[in-house]
Amino acid sequence: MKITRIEPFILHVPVTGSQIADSTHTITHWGVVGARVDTDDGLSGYGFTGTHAHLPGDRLITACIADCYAPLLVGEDARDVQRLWTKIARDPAMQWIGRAGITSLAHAAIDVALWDLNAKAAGVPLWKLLGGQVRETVRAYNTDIGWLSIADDKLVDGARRAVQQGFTGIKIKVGSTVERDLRRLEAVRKAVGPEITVAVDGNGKWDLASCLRFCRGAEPFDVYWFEEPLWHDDVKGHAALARATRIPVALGEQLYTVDAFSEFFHQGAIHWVQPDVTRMAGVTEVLRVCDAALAYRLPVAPHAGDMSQVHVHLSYAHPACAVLEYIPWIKDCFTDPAEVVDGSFRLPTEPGAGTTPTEKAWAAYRK
Ligand code: 0YR
Ligand code: MG
Repeated sequence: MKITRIEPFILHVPVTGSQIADSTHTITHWGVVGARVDTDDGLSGYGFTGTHAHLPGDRLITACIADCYAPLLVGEDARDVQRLWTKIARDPAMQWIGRAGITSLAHAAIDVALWDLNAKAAGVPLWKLLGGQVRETVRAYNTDIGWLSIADDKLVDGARRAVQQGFTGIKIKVGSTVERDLRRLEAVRKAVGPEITVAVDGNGKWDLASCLRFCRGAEPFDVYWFEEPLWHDDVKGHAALARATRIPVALGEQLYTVDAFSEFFHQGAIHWVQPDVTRMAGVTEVLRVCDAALAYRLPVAPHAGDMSQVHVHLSYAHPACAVLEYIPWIKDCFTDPAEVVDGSFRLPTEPGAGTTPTEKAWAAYRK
């Protein structure tokens, strides 16, 4: 299965409503920036990363794929996923400018495309290639009802609606003011009752003092986890918060390497582990994080299911995975979409990683 060609692509897909906001970003579109990897046996694999649909930034990623990574890969055997991961990550020129940021996002697209190819070549969905189904269902929690841009009364309506649709978990964004976010949390908890898991996500906005105040006020409302409370790289801050509150700490969607996770594990700074194949260098690096999490007996809740598609496969196949985020913006762009039925992600059935775009999405959203 020799790689013959690597073709980068950019899709800009609208978010729910006309725009959404968390504590740090206001966006109108999600960027699906990726690569199609063709082989001499006629198969193509697709992989992508996620962006805020900023075209100049997206073009840096596609340039990295086309100009830096494609020449390293054309002519190679696509079955050698681990060897090719190392070839890209440890290429002397690329290692010098890389390890995080644009080079990691571009590497993610390539690595996912190779896993997609290998699953297609084996004629199985990726979860089968990863070792098979280890759980009956993957519980979904809904983040799309919880944006900071949603007014208080609409937030409560949306939370109730998600529960009526069968979701057993929701997540609301925080990171505006402690007072406003506590008021919203209390209203949501009252509306959904005690059985629904309610997590909060700060997207790294607050300092430790604000997080401590928020946690003191939030503890009575049975918060499932506090996600990205502090700046993404602040290990000691998260360790201090984890010691000071009874609310579990979650993070990982902004970390790039297994080494970064390892430090959070070692310092007791994390309870829920949230790697993302579209930010780390693909399935290959995320599997290392999941295995390390298992060794620390920490549960994994990969970042959004549909925003990678791959996380659904991972969550069915890895013993450390526990629950998976639902944000439905881009799922309908793929031939085997990450659907939620009765509060759980449907088991994918098509061969591959679920990353093959539909012709319709290609025509509507290609930049
Ligand atoms: C907006 N999920 C997240 C959105 C979401 C972000 O940047 O992508 O809020 O990915 O934090 O947990
Ligand atoms: Mg998050």
